Amino acid sequence: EINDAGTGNSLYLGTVTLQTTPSGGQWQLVDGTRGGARTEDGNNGSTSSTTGTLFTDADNAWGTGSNSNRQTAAVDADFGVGATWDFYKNTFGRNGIKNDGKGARSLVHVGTNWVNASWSDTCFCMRYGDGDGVSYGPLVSLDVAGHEMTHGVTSATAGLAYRRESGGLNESTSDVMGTMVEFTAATAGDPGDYLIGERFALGNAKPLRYMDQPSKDGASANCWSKSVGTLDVHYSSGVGNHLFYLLSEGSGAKTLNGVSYNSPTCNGSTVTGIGRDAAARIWYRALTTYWTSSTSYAGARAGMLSAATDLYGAGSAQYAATATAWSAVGVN
Ligand code: ASN
Ligand code: ZN
Ligand code: CA
Repeated sequence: EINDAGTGNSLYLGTVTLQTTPSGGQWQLVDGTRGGARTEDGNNGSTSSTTGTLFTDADNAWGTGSNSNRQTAAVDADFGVGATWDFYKNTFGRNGIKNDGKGARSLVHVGTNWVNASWSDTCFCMRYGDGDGVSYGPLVSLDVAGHEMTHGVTSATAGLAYRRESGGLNESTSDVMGTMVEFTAATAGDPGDYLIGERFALGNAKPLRYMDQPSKDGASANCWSKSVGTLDVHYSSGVGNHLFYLLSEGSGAKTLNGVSYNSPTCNGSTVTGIGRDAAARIWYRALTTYWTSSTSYAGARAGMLSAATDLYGAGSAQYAATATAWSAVGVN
């Protein structure tokens, strides 16, 4: 397959390079270097639509940096797919969502004023809303691209059921890996943080989620309790997100890339972080080796301890921190 490097003028990341496919004197937004991943215009169709119009361009320079040009959001979505593909490949040796080398489709401009994005196993595609234009812009940020593609990875691996505690763990897995994509891409426009959706929050609007202290969103759980599984999965995910923050960065206050965090533990303990790369390796090994469709938070702890043993040894600092951090979110 022939592939060319194009230029994208994105909404959130300035000028980026995109891999595109020449066809009939034009270029298509199809990335032959990442499994033929394609980016389409959803034409503001229904949020369950599965078909769009493939973006094509006459000079291989895409978007204008403004959302008034329909290609602009497509540039961000396409770049996010590439960043997520590269993260999984370079970090875990995973070759695409199903580890079969096949790229997914992305549909941008889905729905009308839709403040959401989603993944579907059925169409093997992501859909992105444009936001309401008041509190939120288009949801085509790196953390959301990584979040949605990770739903496909979870489905292809542990298969965490999207309800009760396993559903919270499923959602948290997407926030964790979406955050890792953002940090790993390390772009000047979005250098990495433990917030979800901050890049498209407008004015004083809040990010969608805070991993250091999930309750800052007004609804998510910081700590496990026996009723946590009755929350919406985007709120019970707080337990897993808090665990990941504590295991990565440790408890207490910290500023990173200009963002301030404060992560108190649920049991008054002090947690020393092991760094997000080690935390993500442990998480991914648990996801792909130990967790199943019905894994609860207690099972998540057990699986991550097994994963830490495999990767670092039972006597390692990484193993000890995994145990301390899970206890710090109330999972003993
Ligand atoms: N944005 C949501 C998510 O990926 C869509 C949903 O509720 N499934 O979790
Ligand atoms: Zn999700
Ligand atoms: Ca983020």
